[in-house]
Amino acid sequence: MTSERSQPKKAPSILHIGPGAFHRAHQALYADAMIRAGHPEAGIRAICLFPPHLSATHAAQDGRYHVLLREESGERLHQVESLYEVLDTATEDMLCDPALQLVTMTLTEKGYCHVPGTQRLDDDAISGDLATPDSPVSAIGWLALALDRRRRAGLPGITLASCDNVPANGRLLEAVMREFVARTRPELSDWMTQNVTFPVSMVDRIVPRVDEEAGAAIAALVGQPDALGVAAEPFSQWVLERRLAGPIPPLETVGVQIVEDVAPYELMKHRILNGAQTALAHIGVLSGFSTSAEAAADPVLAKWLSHFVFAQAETLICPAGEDLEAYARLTLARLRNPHIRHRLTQIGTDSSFKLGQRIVEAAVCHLDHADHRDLYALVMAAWIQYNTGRDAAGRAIPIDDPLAARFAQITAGANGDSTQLAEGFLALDLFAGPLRRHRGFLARVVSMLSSLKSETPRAFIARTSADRGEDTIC
Ligand code: CS2
Repeated sequence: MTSERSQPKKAPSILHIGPGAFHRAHQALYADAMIRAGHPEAGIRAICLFPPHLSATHAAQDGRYHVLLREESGERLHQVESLYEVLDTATEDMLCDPALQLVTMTLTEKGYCHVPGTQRLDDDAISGDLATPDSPVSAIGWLALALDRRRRAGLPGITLASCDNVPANGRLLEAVMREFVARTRPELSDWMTQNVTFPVSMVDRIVPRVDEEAGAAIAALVGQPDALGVAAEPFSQWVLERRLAGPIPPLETVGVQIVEDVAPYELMKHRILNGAQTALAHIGVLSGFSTSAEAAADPVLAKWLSHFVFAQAETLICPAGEDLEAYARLTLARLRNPHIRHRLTQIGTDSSFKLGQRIVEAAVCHLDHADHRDLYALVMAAWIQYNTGRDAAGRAIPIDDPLAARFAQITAGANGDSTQLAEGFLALDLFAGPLRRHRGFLARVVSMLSSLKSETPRAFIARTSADRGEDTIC
């Protein structure tokens, strides 16, 4: 692969677990910017605990790949050289390199091996590592083994930063690590408490799965295929909690916000951006759209989405340095970016993990506000209809969700009855709380589900808006 630059490499100070497309288009670019600014120690050693194993590809490309940032006003190609090493297996001494300062990870929600909605370990998900902690398979098991080795080597503490898009990701990591360590190697517990920190972080950039078109666009610009190449939007944000075990690479110099409390930033992102993506995913697929950009550019859905996004924003406290209205407008523009082909079914994947923080918590704030309540009732009705596995025309929708079998059971049991369907879905643990007990909300979900038997959500929005006058929308 051709190269325009090559910097002197130093031992990497960052170790990352899970160098998937998101990492390569997000944290690896921040590291690249630090390296370009004269910090060659800000390189990354990446470990692929699970397939795809990328070390051979990385070596074949001389450690380089490209990120294509695309928007309507143009595109920019970045050659990234911050992944100094990519390894396909972890080793017990992986945290013992004296140059190491920061461990980051993108494991996906399932990688934390917890009971969804709690911070407790799911024994079934991590049974092997609980039984044989010296030959771990999970990231949690590896981290415990490697931390213990670090402790025994007399090395100082270390910062472990989760970069997954899950609520309070650092607290979750800390809780599962504490429980795992207490149950498998209690001699590590005190040392971990005193020396290891688990900051929360909020990471943001829309990075769709690389499809043929994106792969071809990158290859055309680079002059040859790039098996690690990723296409993404230009927008990027990384907010990290100031809870560090020691010095870390100078992330602040390349735009990372290091703050005392990440929660307001996280809520803003989960509700405004992710909430809009999730609402649009189910409404959009049922209305016949394939990508987020197509659905968000449709005039009927665009108007509805704008109402929804501002209703979400009303539930938030504005984080320091942000402007919620500007953020909401920017979100709508990001979702309309025609050069980002983010498939709605990709966003719809694992929605039972996503709905709580993205939709449910905000819906509860609006239960007694009739117009807003209807926005959420439609989101809920579309989510339920989607998860029955069929749209109004009877076309199959692929369901990829840990609760898929439960969804199928509820759907079969309801036998086409909208009330039973709504009650069945709302009885899921995910909705424990005021939402399912609110009779007015349930009645609206049932009524909308009945409508969605014969019309798409888009047709429903267009019809009900016209009935009520132009400015009111569903
Ligand atoms: C998306 C996210 O697939 C999804 O669930 O909503 O991956 C989203 O694109 C990212 O959180 C953006 O930072």
